[in-house]
Amino acid sequence: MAASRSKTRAPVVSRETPLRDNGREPSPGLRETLSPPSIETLADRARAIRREILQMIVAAGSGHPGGSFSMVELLLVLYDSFLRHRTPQDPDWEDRDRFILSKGHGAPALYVILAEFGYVSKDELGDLRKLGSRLQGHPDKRFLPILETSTGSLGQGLSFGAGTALAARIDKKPYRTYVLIGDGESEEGQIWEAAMFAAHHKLDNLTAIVDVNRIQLDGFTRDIVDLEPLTEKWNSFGWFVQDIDGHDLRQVYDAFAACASHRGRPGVIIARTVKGKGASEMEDNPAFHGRAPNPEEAARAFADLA
Ligand SMILES: Cc1ncc(C[n+]2csc(CCOP(=O)(O)OP(=O)(O)O)c2C)c(N)n1
Ligand SMILES: [Mg+2]
Repeated sequence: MAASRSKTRAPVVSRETPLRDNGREPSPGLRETLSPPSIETLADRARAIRREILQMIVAAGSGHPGGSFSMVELLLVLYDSFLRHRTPQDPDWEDRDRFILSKGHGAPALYVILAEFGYVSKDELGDLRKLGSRLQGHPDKRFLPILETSTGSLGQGLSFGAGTALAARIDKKPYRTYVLIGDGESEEGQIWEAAMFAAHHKLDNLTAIVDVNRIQLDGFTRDIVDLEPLTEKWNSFGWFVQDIDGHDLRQVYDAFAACASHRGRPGVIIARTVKGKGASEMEDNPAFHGRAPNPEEAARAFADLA
């Protein structure tokens, strides 16, 4: 799929559009009437989000930059254009769409996104990983009510999401459930158990996003347990599959829209990404899975992200 700004395509909403309780349609990806496309605005925001993430991890002296950078466009488009939620004062709105960051170590990216939408203050971002902070190294629902569950122990989020999606159907609720998992995480057997369960129940109100950055904790996924061909695997498990460039904002947008409108099967976005995206020294580099850059490395990364 190629990026396009054609007026006939569903627009990407602009930054000015406020929080989305807002009478959004149950399948907001199908809206055609909001502000004009703003791919450039979103690209600027993605770069600014990466700078914030880097700032937080440098201040904390620890964290997971690589897998935070790889999913920025995925989180940004999801929260900006698809996820229905209300206001920071009403995080428990019962019809809100649910988002579960199953790869919880990507917390810095999630926290910056939550700050963009007012659930966390910008000042608070400096508290990442501090003792007593709400912004723990992995998302903790005890401190952040907007979270659906605490995550960080890999493999569990899709099961939680499938249960949530089934609950929505039983309760006749319009909300959708989104779960973001890692490629290394996909080596967990529980992921495939959840995949079978969701397909068996035809949970078309569930979208999984796989951040396929090709790297896990200490090496390349293909060298540890190769997952490919991922598209064929998910397809054979009964899912509607979108295989995209996870940094191409138009492709990300279209994939979310396609999954939201598809009926009869759960949807999965196989997002081909680059671990450490945006900071050349960190890109495709397993060394930056789980450590903060030193001052020289950080300076070079900030220059790349300027
Ligand atoms: C059950 C479990 N086993 C091991 C870990 C330690 N761990 C943290 S991140 C990680 C690698 C995850 O790789 P991937 O899912 O590809 O994430 P990303 O590349 O997006 O950072 C591992 C093994 C964990 N958090 N949970
Ligand atoms: Mg990975």
